[in-house]
Amino acid sequence: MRMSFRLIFSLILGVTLLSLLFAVFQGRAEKRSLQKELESRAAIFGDSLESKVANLLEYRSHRRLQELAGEFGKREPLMGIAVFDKGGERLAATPGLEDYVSTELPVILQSISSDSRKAEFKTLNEKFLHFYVTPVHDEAQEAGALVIIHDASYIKAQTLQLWWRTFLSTLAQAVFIALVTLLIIQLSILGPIARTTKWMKELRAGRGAAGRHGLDEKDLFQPLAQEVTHLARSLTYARAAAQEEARLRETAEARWTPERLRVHVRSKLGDRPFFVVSNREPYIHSFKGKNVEVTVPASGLVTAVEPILRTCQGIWLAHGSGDADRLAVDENDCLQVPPDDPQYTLKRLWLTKEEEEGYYFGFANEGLWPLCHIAHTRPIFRSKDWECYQSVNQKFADALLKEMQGMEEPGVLVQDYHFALLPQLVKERLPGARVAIFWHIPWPNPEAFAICPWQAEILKGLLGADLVGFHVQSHCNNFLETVDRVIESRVNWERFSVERSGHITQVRPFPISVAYPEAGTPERSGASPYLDRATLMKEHGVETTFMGVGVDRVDYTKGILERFQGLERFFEKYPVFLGQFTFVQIGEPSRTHIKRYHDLLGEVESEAERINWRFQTSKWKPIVYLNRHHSHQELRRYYQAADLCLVTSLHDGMNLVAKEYVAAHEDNQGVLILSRFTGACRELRDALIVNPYDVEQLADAIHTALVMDHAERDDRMRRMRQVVKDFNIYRWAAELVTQLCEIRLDTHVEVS
Ligand code: ADQ
Repeated sequence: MRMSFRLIFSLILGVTLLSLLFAVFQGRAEKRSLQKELESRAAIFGDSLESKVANLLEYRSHRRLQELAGEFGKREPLMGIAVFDKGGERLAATPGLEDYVSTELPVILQSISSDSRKAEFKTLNEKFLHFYVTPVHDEAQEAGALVIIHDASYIKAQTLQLWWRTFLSTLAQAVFIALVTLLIIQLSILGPIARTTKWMKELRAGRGAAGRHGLDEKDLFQPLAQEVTHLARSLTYARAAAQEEARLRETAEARWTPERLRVHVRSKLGDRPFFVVSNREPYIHSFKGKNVEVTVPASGLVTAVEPILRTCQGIWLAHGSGDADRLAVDENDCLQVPPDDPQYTLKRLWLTKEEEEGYYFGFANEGLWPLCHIAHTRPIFRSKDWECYQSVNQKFADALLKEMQGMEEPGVLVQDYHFALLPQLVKERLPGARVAIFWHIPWPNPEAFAICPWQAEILKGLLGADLVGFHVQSHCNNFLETVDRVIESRVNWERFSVERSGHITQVRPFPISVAYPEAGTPERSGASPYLDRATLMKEHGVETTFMGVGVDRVDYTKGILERFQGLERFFEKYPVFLGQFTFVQIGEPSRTHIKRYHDLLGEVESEAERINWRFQTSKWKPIVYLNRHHSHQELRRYYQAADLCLVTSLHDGMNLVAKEYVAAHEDNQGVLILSRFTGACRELRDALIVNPYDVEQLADAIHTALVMDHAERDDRMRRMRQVVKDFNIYRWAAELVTQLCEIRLDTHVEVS
């Protein structure tokens, strides 16, 4: 409050001083203009009288002169006139003026002696007067002088009045400005500060929510609001992490948390630098209208890998794919991330359209993706795509090696099938690097893999790594069998490793998972899923009792069409559920540049429409199809509200949707229907396991899920939640890093 009074006082003082200064100038200008006006009036008047006075002087008619002077009394502001002869003797004067005009006035004598017009303002007998003296000439060119006297006190009065007016208006303005300022300060500064202070107190006491700081984020406080939000989030997060750690210690639970991962990674890596390479970047800058927006792609990878990189301030190399990505990087194409709390470096690599076409869409997604997924879509292998794939792998390897220059034993974690050749390219030039590659998709049997024309090159590339990770043991086995058949090497089936040219590659399963509980969300939301379901379905104009959900990228491996067939059969077989059960399919369009994916989008849409057309009523329909990306918060609402979740992949490395659904079901009341061809089905044994090609089985599983009694649902979900809880994403990252760090690089030949 003292500060605002100081501010107001300074403001009033400043405004008043400025206005007074302005008033001084204005007063002076006004005075000068009134004086000038009076001077010219006197001059005109003098000119008009001059000849008349000259005549009377010439004829020495003093009486007539006195009569003339008498005529000009009391014509305000004119006080009168006086006439002097050339000797300076007063000949006539308007009555009453005698006291003011005498030759003692220097101006009169100066005018007569210099024979020129003179004027002056003078205060006489407390009167402010103006004297105008003009010489009067007769025939002989010397006669006397005419003096015109004006009362100039009105100039002073008017100037004073102007001063007063200015002073009063200044005062009024200053008071008004002060009041408005006070109001603005109160509303825009003191109010928000008071609210924020209250919120901070609550936050300190552990009661406030991170975003409710009371500052307007579009206004004056925008930068502060952002910082305060980050600070509050960090505080809330740190407090939750500390509480969770304490709770885990108390219950002697060995659950993995981001904090535990951080400590673990620090102890394993020590001062060793760490690098991650992936095709997809963790932060994408893109234009939204004229603004640039940062998004985190929906994937568990960022959640898992970030704590590692944060711990060792590592570098993440990825393809810069956002249309505003170039605006955010420095001259080395790097930026510090996360944007709101920078802790590690993201280095972006740029690919040409042709490179992206050949390496990403071509070889990786039209070749390797269908090759590794047994989903009856034929892989396409083009030499041009293969060349692109090789050159892009080389490009990433060069960039990585440049960053690792001079380092002795850096750790490198390569992600996925986009970079099969990278491990070898790196190890050839920097044998001291510890390189792991994690293959997120399945590895098929050797017969299936054999159709790839460059299978040997791909295997050699992968075997450059010290560690190759898959989701499940059967993918490891398939990989080792493929290696055994295709290239000259020694496969050790006891240790699950391959020795080739004196280098050993370990092959291990690391089942990926989700964060549990989800990062930034309270473990229990407390909201009733049934209420939320009604609201959710109302948003889509549907009234229903039961609800199911499916969440996928629209990909032919996910079995979306098979799922729809199962749903159709379910309604045929169990018509009592018509009008009672609705299935929400959330399908994010993916890789739509590829014809197969583009066509699939249309097929999924028309199949949903066909089934809806067959069964729907005015207030109900069997399928709600939402073909866009949803945030994790949005997905969570659907997961929590759904009685069942359908995961019907024809082949899937792991499938994170199954685990996300389980992690979201805090009430233990959802049922997971899970394809037997997913990696997840090895862990989530309490799901209803189905063959997605078996339409009858699918329909029956939906029915079983909907009629399952409360206790059984509870039992199954509880056990699945325990699995996801114990084997969460942090554990995945910890095990990968541990394994990589424990490999002995100097052991070139294994002792069997
Ligand atoms: P994906 O084939 O992409 O991953 P999945 O494991 O199901 O498949 O992960 C998909 C992720 O995207 C999930 O986190 C899901 O929430 C999200 N997602 C899907 N549809 C979405 C939508 N419409 N809106 C928003 N988010 C959506 C590959 C392999 C998998 C393996 C993972 C991780 O194919 O087998 O499990 O990598 O290793």
